[in-house]
Amino acid sequence: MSTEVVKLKPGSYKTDLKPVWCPGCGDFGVLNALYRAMAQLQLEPWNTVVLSGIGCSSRLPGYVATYGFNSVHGRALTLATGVKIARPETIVIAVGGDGDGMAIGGNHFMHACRRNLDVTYILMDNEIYGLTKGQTAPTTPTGDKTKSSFYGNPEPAVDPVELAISTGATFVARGFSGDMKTLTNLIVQAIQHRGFAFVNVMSPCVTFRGESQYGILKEKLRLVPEDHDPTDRLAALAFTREKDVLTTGILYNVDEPSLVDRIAHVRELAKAQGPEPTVKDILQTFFPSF
Ligand SMILES: Cc1ncc(C[n+]2csc(CCOP(=O)(O)OP(=O)(O)O)c2C)c(N)n1
Ligand code: SF4
Ligand SMILES: [Mg+2]
Repeated sequence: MSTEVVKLKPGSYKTDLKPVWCPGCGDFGVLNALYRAMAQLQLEPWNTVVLSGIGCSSRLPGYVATYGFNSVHGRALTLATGVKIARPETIVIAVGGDGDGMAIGGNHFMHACRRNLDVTYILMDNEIYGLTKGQTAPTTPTGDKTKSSFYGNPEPAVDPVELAISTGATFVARGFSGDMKTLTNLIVQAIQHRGFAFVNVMSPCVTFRGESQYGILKEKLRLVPEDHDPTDRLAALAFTREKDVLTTGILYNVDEPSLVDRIAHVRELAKAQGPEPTVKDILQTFFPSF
C-alpha cells in the first residue's frame, strides 16, 4: 500500500468564511502572506493555533483552517501564553490590531516579550481603531485627525517595534501589507524563530485612515540595509522612530532561551513527583475543606 503525502497549498489553509473587511483593507495582504508562509513551511493545521483579541484584524483566525480563537479585546497574548505552556509542541500564532496589542493589551505585550515566549505575534498596525469606527490609537501619528481627535492627535505615538526590542523580544521585524513577497518571508522566519517573534505590519485602514495611506506609507518605506547586523540591539533600535522613514525587514534577531526552554526542568520535576494533580487537588491547597 502506498501512502501519498498531500502537499498543502496556500489555499489549503482557507476556511469557508469570506473575510468581511472593507475592499482594499490592508489586512487582506496580511492574511494572504500568512497563507503563503504556512504553505511554505507545510504547517500541520492540526498542530497549529491562531489566536486573536478583538478588532477588524482580530477576525483573522476565522479565516485560517487551523485551531483558533477570536477572544476578548487585548488578550491574544494571554491565550498564547497558556496554549504554548500547556502544549509546547504546538505552533502558536497570535494576531491582532494596534489598539488590541498596544493599548488594552500593552501590558501583556511587554511581558510576552520579556518572557521570550515561543510564539509568533503579527500586529496589523493601521494606526487607528478600525472596528469601533476610527478613534485614535497609541500608534496614531501625532497631529493626525481622527474621529476622537478632531483637532489633531495631541499625543506622542508609540512605535511597537521599539517597544518589542526594548522589552526583550528576540525576533523583531517590520513589514508592509502591500509587499507580499517580503512579508511572507518575514512571517516564515518569525514562525521558525525559537522565542518571541514579533512582526509589526503596516496594514492600512482605507476607511478610517483613507486610501492615501498606501501612498503615504510607500513613500516612507525602505528595506533594511544589507550590512545591518540584526544581533546589534542599539543598531536595531536606531531603525525605530525614524523621521519620515519606515525601515522594513528583520531589525533584531538573537538566540536566547525561550520560556518553554526555561521551564522544561520544572515540567520534568513535576513529572518525577508522580501523577499530575487534579483540579480538585490544586483547589484543596488553597481551600483545604474543598
Ligand atoms: C474590554 C473592551 N474594551 C473596548 C472594546 C471596544 N473595542 C473593540 S475593538 C477596539 C479597538 C480595535 O482597534 P485595533 O485593535 O487597532 O483593531 P482594528 O479594528 O484597527 O484592526 C475597541 C476599543 C471591547 N471590545 N472590549
Ligand atoms: S474599518 Fe479599516 S481596518 Fe476595518 S475592515 Fe475596514 S479598512 Fe479594514
Ligand atoms: Mg488598528
